[in-house]
This record gives sequence, C-alpha cells and structure tokens, in this order.
Amino acid sequence: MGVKFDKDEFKKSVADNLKVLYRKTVDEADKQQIFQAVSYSVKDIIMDRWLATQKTYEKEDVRTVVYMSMEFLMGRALGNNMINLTVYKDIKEALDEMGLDLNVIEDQEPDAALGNGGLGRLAACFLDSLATLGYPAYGCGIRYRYGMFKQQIKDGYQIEVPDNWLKDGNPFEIKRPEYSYEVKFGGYVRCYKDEDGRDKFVQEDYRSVIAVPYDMPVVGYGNNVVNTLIIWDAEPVNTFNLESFNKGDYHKAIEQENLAKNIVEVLYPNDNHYAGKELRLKQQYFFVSASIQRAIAKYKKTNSDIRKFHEKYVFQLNDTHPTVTVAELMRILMDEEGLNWEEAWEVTTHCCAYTNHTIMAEALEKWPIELFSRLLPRVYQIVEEINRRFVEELKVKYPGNQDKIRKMAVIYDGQVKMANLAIVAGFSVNGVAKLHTEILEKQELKDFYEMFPEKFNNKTNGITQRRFLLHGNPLLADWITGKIGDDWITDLSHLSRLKVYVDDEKCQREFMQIKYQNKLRLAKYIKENNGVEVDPRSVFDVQVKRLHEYKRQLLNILHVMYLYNQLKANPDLDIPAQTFIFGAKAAAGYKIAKLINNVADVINNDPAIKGRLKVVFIENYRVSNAEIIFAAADVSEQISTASKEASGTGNMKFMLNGALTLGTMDGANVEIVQEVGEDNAVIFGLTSDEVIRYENEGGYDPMEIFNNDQDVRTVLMQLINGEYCRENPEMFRDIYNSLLHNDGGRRADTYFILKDFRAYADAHRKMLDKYKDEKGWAKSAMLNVACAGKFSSDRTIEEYVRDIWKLDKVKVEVSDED
Ligand code: NTF
Repeated sequence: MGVKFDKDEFKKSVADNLKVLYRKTVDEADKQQIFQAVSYSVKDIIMDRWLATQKTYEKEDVRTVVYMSMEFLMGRALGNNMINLTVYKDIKEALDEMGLDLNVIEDQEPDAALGNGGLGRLAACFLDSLATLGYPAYGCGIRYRYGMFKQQIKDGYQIEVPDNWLKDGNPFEIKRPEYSYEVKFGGYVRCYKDEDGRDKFVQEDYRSVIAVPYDMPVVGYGNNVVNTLIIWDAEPVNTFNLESFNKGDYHKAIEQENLAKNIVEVLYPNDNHYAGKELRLKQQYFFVSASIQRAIAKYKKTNSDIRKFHEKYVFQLNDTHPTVTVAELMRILMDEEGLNWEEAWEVTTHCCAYTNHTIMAEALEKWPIELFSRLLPRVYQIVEEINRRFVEELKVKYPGNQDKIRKMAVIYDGQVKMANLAIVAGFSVNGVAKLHTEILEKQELKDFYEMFPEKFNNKTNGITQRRFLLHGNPLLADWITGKIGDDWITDLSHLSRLKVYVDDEKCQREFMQIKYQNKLRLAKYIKENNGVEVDPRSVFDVQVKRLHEYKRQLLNILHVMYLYNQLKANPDLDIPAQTFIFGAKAAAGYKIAKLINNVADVINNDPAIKGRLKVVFIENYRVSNAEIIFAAADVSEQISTASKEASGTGNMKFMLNGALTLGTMDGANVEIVQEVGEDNAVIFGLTSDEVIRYENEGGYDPMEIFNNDQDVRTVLMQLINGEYCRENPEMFRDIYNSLLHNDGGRRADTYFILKDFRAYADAHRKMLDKYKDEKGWAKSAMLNVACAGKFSSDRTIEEYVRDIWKLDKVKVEVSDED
C-alpha cells in the first residue's frame, strides 16, 4: 500500500507552484521559494488522504483521543511527510532531475520548535505513531508566534535570539477560521435563577479573545491516514469594529487586542521548571477552552446525548499544563449544556487522563488562588467545589488525619495544586518509565496511590523510528532493510532479527563503516556551523539534551577537565582519541555553557595533547540537527542523578542508532540496560534508592571527597584559579561553591556530582577499554540497535490504547493507490 507517484506530474507541480506563488521559473527561484513550492506539491499529495481520513472518522463516528499539550516539538515537516507518504526516494530523484538537491531544500525549513525538550518531542512522536497505527487522534496546542529561542554562542555565553519561524509562511498549515471560539478571562460571576428555578452562572464584564485554529497534517506511514494537529492562534474580538464602540468600550477594546496579541506570543522556554507567570495560565486556559469547545461541537454533530460524551472522547493531559481541562469541561457541561454536577462529574472523570513527566519539585504547578480566581472566576468556583467534595471524602476515609488533607487537597495554603486536581478528576495517572512510575507510587504520589491504586499505570516512553532512523540515518536504515526487510519501519520489534549478524565480521565492518560515514557527516556539520575541526576517527562521546542541573552536564565537563589533566601529566597515556560533544539550550542565566565553552577553548588549542581530546558545544541544538548527531554517536551520555530523569527519550534515539549508553540507573536507562544486557552499556553511580536515602538524611559531605581525592581537588581548584578564565578567575566561583558549601536551604552538591565522580571516571575507562576491542565494540553497537525494538513510540501508543484510550483502528481508502 502506498502512494502512486508520477514523477513528471510532480515536477510539473513544483514548477506550477513556483509560477503561481512567485511568478518564477525553477532557475529564477531562490532556495526558500523552492522549499515552499516543493512543500505545496507534497501537501497536494497529503490533501486527498487528509480529506479521506476525516470523512472516514465522521462516517464511522469513531472514538477519539485528544492529546492536550502546551508543547509539540515537531521539527521539520517536509522530509518527514515525504518519508511517511513513502515517496521520499521518488521525490529525491525527481528533484535531482530538475537539478535540485533535496538536502539543501530540506535545510530551508525552520524547525517547528513549539516545545522545550523531551515532553514536547514525545508529543510529536506520539502523533506520528497514532497516525501510523491508524488511530483517530488530535493533537491540540498553541501556535506560538515565537517558538523555542534560537541559541547563539558569543564569547562562550548563550545568547537567545527570537525564533520567527512563521516569517516565510508555514506551507503545511491550514487556517480554519470557521471553527473559531471565544475564550473569556476575568470579570465576575453572576448567579441567577432560570425559568425552572435552577441556578445559572454567567461570567460578566470579562475580556475575551477569539481562538482561531490552524490545522497541521500528521501523516501516517504508508497507510493513507492523516490526522490533525490543531494549533490555536488568538485574534482580537473586535479589531474590525472599533469604530462602533462607544467611549467606554474603547479601553476594553484595546485591552482585548493586547490580550490576543500577547497570549500566543511566545513559548515559555522552561524545561522541568515552573515559573508561575500569569500569562502562562492564560495560555493554558486559552488552548484548553478552545480545544474542548471544538471537541464538543464535533461530538454534537453526530451525537445527541452529551451525557455520553466520554464514550467518544478522551483527553490525555500532557503533564499538569493542561489540567484546567477538568474544570473547564465541568463548566461547559453544566453552564452551557445544562447537566447537573453529578452528571457532569460522571462525564469528566471518564474523559480525562493524566501523564506525570517529572518528580522535580520546582516543576510542580501551583497557582495562587488570588491569581487563579481573578483570571478564571467561574472555573475557580468549580475547582473549589471539586476540592470541597474531595476533602469531604478524605475526612470520611481518614478521620482526623489533617496530614492527608494537607498533602492531598486540591486547594491548600492559598494555592491550586494542579497535579492533585488532575489525579482527583482523572481516571488514569501514568508515569513515563518503570522506575519513574514506581517512584510516583512509593514516594511522590504515595497517598494518592493508596487511595486510588486502580488509576495508576506505567507507560514507558518511546520514539518514532520513522524520523530517528529512516529519515535521520538513511545509510543505517538501508543496511537494516537489506538484512531483515523493511517491516521494522512499522514494527520495531523486528530489529531483533539483526542479532544473527552481530558476530559476522563482514556485517560488523559494514556497520562500523556506516557509523564512520555518519561521523564524517557530523564532522562536516560541526566544521561548517561551529568552525571546529574534529577527528571522525575519535570516539564521539555525546551529551545532547536541555541544560539542567539534574542532567549533570557539569559532571561531564568536570570529567573532561580531569581527563585533560591526566593527558597533560602523562602524554603517553594509552587511550583512544576522544571528542566530547555537547548540545543544549539553557533557561536564561545558567552558567554551565560558559564553562563548557571555555574548557573547549583551552583544550582545543593546546598542541601538547596532539588532538587526542576535543570538546565541541554544538550551537542551537534542535530536532533537525539532533537527527545528524544521534546517527554519529559512539557513546550516549545519560548521567542524570538517579531518580531525577523521569524517562529520557534521547537515550532511546542513541541506542537505535548504535551508540552505547554510559549512564546511571535512572529513567528508561534501566529498561535500556535490561533489553541490551549489562555488557553492552556501562552503568555507574548511586542508585535512586541511595539518592533518595541521602536526600531524606539531609545530604552527604562533599568536603570529605574534596579532602581525600587529589584529582577531584585539582579539577575543583581549576574552577577558581583562572585556568579556564584568565581574564576573570572568579568566573566559576559559584559552581565551585555550589559543589562544596551549603547555601541557605540548598544542600552542597545537590545532585551528587562529586559523590558519583569516581564511578563516572571508572565508567569512562571501561567504555574506552570496550572501544579498543574493535570487534567487541561493533558487536555491542549492533546489539544496541537489535535490542531497541521496545523503545518505539508505536509500542507506547499501543499500550495507551489498550489500557487508557480504548480506541479502534481505522482503515482509510484512497482512490489513487497502486
Ligand atoms: C520530561 N519532563 C522528563 O524530564 C523526561 O525525562 C521525559 O523523557 C520527558 O518529560 C517525556 O516524558 C518534562 O519536561 C516536565 F515538563 F515534566 F518537566
């Protein structure tokens, strides 16, 4: 099953688009114009399938999941759409014949960076899998004018540059103004009796915006299914009739105009961190309200009884960010649809399911009731009533136990606790890796688990092999297909068939040759984009992910400093040449990027070590260059403090591309090692139980390590003696202090960097020993690929469907098939 592709027709279509869009011929058009024209030609292929899919859904009145997320880190669409339409190679050929280079064309597309990191990318992988598996699904999110900032490195510092991703237009999206909805903020709630004597609640004197949806196609692989990602834009209610307003309304009109402009302006660039900004709550309610209104309107087109809404719709809440969903749904069901509390609660509690993505305390969303009730007065009343009823329940179940109420109430200490709201009103609560779910059940959400054990379940994350192998690593993808056929594209468990080749020396050579080609590709990228020369024969040791203390990029760079000291002291040290590659965006103000860049500067310019050590910080790490980076990695650094990384998904992308994991027993690393075997990864450091025990005991004493470990002491002293910052020796004093001294409420070495340092250095040694054994390494790397099957997001989605969403697969017929 696939798209019937007519090469000449496609070429004509590209030329026609250039003519219609720009009045240009192929020779006259610039690269961006070619990208646009090619995209419109691809969109044309998508369109018939998109129409057919939506028709089928309507006709079969399917049960649908709505994936509610503040973030969708989609990356580039063109290449992925061609891959999933199964016309990538055909189009490449057609363009070749036109004298056009597909790689160059793909490079013209800005990443759709509507997300921070793992949480947003997971949402994108899930959409890909849902469409590929043929499940009815919508993603609902926000069409931020500015996505994740572009990162430049100047003088070692991160500079944040606005990401004007819509500047040249987004060829794949379609604006759907006919499905716009009003979303109201502020004002007050007026209560009156209707003609039947029932209480009616209306919001008055509010400010509102119009939510306007843009549809983005989500193409399933080779199955004619095209689902929709709806991203909401905000427009003012009354731009066009300002004149008709009397004096009193003028001010309000301007306010509403500003509200519309501000609300979707920018993605908050925080990963695993809650900043508590009013505008963020506005964003949340804005897209939640619009999405629910849309779902209800759609439901009513084919169904008459709103009491059965939950039979057709399930909302998956991607972390607590969209949790206001539960209260907004209650509001609409009661205030607009006329249900009573019990009826509305019955629907809501069968509609909403919550995924927890972190146990980091600073990521927990808690809104001051002052802010919440001022912004969402009616929704707040409903949250209060949910809380009142729940606290009543607690009092019955745990008489006299004030502690339970303190920990479990939805409103406490003047704050609305979003996780508690999601758990109380949701029918499912899931973690994102086995270890993470265990920690939720035994520690973080223990009280809730005791009260509602049936709600809790695990869904270990996954990634889509279509983007991160088929598109990102075409050489390896072709090689795999040559060995085992192409079933792996839609069923990654087939990769296990590669196991019979891991001892075959010819296969090993082929495999390592592909890795080498990918390292050349990355080396070229680094040269062009960062101006650094790296040796493709060196070990590529890579840590790419958001910069965050708990992810411990600091441990990595301190170890690089240590290695450098070793090499200087002993120039004959018998270890392979190594390139340490970093890529990461930081929340503003985190200084570690500067340290990495300064260390890179010193090491890369020291002739004494003869190029045996290089350090590279890849600027502007994002989905599109990630694909190149994963393909080229030898070693995958997954070194978070055990218990802190809920799952990780980069770890899976490295594994799928044949890198060995060097990591802690954290998140999904645990399951990766379980799949690939302990001999094909290197694990080090404290376990999550040990970390949690230390934390409960108030920490440990890093001074003891400082006093007793000369190598660690040397490295730490180099932070404050100007070794890595001649012009300002004080530059890294804060980092030094944070490792050794308590500071107010903050424990010294909060993330156990010094505690794990020796084990980490030993792990590196072990990894290099493995690398020296060429055949052994090739075998381990191949086994990583062969054992990656579990980590497909297809598997994850099948589990969500089976345990939570209960969807049926749909078949879509399109007439142009061959
Ligand atoms: C992230 N959480 C976790 O930090 C990652 O370990 C995990 O892989 C991804 O979610 C996807 O599940 C967050 O970004 C958040 F928002 F919860 F802090």
